[in-house]
Amino acid sequence: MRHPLLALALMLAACAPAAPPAAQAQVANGIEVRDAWAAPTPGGVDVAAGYLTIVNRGREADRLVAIESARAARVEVHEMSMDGAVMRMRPLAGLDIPAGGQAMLRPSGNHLMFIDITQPFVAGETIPVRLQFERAGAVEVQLPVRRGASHGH
Ligand SMILES: [Cu+2]
Repeated sequence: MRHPLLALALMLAACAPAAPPAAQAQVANGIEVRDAWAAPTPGGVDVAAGYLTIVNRGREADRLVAIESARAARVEVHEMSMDGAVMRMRPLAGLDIPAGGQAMLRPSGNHLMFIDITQPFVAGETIPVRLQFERAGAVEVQLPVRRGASHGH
């Protein structure tokens, strides 16, 4: 006969909420990427927003110089700022990440902008992205698509 405590433990494990898909950090070449995700897109929209935090674990400053994805014609880093009551967005040429520092791309701040997406981003799927750094080289990351507080575009 099965131990009653074991049965209870199994029941509790089965009831535990699933871990959020974006929780794992992705590390390569001294660059750690965490909290990566992208927002689902409504039909008929050809841009999508993506978010992530880049941590530079190296001893030298690095710079994100290019981004690409098989799911979009191009990917830009956008800076968001308020001009009085008007929200403005402009593409940045690159993103500096100091040694031991980090750059956060998140809703209502800087973000990744996927332009001319090949098909809508659907919750539950994963978007492959290649980040190109001056020093660290290419870093491949996966952005799970999920609902969250995105920004209007
Ligand atoms: Cu944007």
